[in-house]
Amino acid sequence: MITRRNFLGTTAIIGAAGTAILRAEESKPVANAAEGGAPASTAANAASSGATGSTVGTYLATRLEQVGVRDYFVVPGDFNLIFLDQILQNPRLRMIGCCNELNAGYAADGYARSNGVAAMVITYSVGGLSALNAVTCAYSEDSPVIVIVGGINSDSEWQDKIIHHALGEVRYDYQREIYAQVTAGAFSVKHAADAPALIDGAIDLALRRRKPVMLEIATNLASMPVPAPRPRRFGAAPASDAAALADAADHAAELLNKASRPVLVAGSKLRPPASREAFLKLADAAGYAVASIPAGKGMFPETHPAYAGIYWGPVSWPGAASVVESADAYLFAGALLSDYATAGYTAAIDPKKLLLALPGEVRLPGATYAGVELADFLGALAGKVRRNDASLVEFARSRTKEEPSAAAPGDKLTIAEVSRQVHDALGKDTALLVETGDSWFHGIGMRLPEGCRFEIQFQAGSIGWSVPATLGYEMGFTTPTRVIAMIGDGSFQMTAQEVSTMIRHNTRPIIILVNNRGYIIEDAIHQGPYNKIKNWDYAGLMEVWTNGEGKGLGLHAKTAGEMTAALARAKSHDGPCMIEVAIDSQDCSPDMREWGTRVAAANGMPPGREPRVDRARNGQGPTRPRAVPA
Ligand SMILES: Cc1ncc(C[n+]2csc(CCOP(=O)(O)OP(=O)(O)O)c2C)c(N)n1
Ligand SMILES: [Mg+2]
Repeated sequence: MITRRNFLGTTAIIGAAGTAILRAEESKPVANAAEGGAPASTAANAASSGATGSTVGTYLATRLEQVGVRDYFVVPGDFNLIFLDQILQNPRLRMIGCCNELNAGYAADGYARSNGVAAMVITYSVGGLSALNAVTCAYSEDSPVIVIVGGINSDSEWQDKIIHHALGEVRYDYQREIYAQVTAGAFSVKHAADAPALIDGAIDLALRRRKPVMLEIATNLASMPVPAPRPRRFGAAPASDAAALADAADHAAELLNKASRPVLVAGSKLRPPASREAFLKLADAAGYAVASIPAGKGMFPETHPAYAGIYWGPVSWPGAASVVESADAYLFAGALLSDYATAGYTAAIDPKKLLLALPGEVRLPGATYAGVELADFLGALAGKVRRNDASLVEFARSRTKEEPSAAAPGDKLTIAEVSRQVHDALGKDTALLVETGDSWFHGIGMRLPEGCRFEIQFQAGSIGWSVPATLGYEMGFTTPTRVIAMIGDGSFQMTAQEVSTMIRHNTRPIIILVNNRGYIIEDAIHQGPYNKIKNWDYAGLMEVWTNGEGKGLGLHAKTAGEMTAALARAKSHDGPCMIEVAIDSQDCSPDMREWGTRVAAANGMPPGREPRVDRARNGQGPTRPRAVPA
């Protein structure tokens, strides 16, 4: 098996067995790595795609394998046990038991970020509804998670049965209806004959839209026979309308070419490899300064000569705000200009200068082009822009980001020193994952070295995400990657127990547990007694969870020297490691305080007032229903 990984995060797996299948079936590859971002099929499952039949469960297992799933996250329950027995028959899929369904959902989100797609298996209602927030967050974050929920017996409803786990009434579709609101699609398999089409349709939808889907499979159908899966492609990128694409690219090029100091800004929706490649090509062709908003961090190499840093209004990297805000045209590519991203709408983004390219549409001053895909648009624009490095020249004259100096080994640890040392630990085969809280601000502030990946749940901002996401994220890589996760104590308390799964499967993250004894980010927004939490011996938990089985290691650091020693030990440790750093309860990033004040002001605006500028709505008019691709 040959594996390859590059900056774009594309993982192509070329399996000898896969090639053999393709010859035997005289068909095209089943998966579509380049377009969907999911790895190509490993082996296309020789046994079950041949002449022998499948069951509903083995059919779904084969499809998961074919789109690149290698591990799936599970909490068992009586409605999914038969399905689990079926999926366990596939030796190329590994079951990862999680401590609860919320965690399984966050783990799957993390896995989808490194692998391109993820799957989880949970039980009806009590499991499904426990996972709901993680799945909703995966939707906000464009993470294709296939949520498989064991459903009640297919006869129970028409037989008017009262079933456990549910409402105590003969009403069972509510779980699917709720999921339909927060996924690209929610489907119930109630007849075995419908299963192949529903399974294929759901998986294809998840990959095409890069969003979660939900498949509820009646428990008594999981072992029913169905025809074996046939070769097919999944997740083909939607095609742009040729005329709209040409118009949008011409119009955007005209605006950018007549500007004297245009800039580019990267957003999170550049994640699909084709979009990132096209953005890089555009940046190279245009020669403009390139910034990114926090959610887009990691979508453009921070070692690129045109990189101007993170832009988020008043808390931008030095020089980034002035180069963006003084530009006479800016193209924000794949960017959501939320309250958080604009520091409470205080970022001075002028809708008259704003070119906004999103998946499926391009919004220019005075014109919107629908049916235009992001990668196509950026690629077409790269061929039309005139090279103009005026903004980059301007940026070079401005203040640049200074790297902080080291503390003395005996100095009491500060969060700035923790951050400096974490930054030093980053390299080509590492990834940095940061939790909502002050950790965001430290991660966002670090310049990423070549090849270092970065993850943040910026749009959803649901605390507790990072612990299970770290587990899934590491598992999703096909080449060894050391994940360093910066997590606040309050966030950690939400989903802490998933560290035990890291110990169970011997993953090797380094968790920097920031113990500042409370919710300091909330304190920056609004002070009150609710921002204090019970103190735990976080590092001590590593031994408790290891409990004689596994290699969990917990370390404490109170001084700069102890932090250096702990990091060195963590790097050479072959197992999960947590470094609990003791920080003063008021010690935080000044950017966070500034940002918190501005977001609080926006949140607290009295009713009935217009948002300060119409950029509150991404520079557009009132919210309107979005067309959902078929
Ligand atoms: C699920 C969820 N509940 C509540 C919040 C509100 N919230 C945002 S940040 C935060 C505190 C985070 O505290 P901690 O992890 O200790 O980080 P710190 O701010 O101290 O750096 C809270 C409660 C949230 N974002 N998500
Ligand atoms: Mg805290």
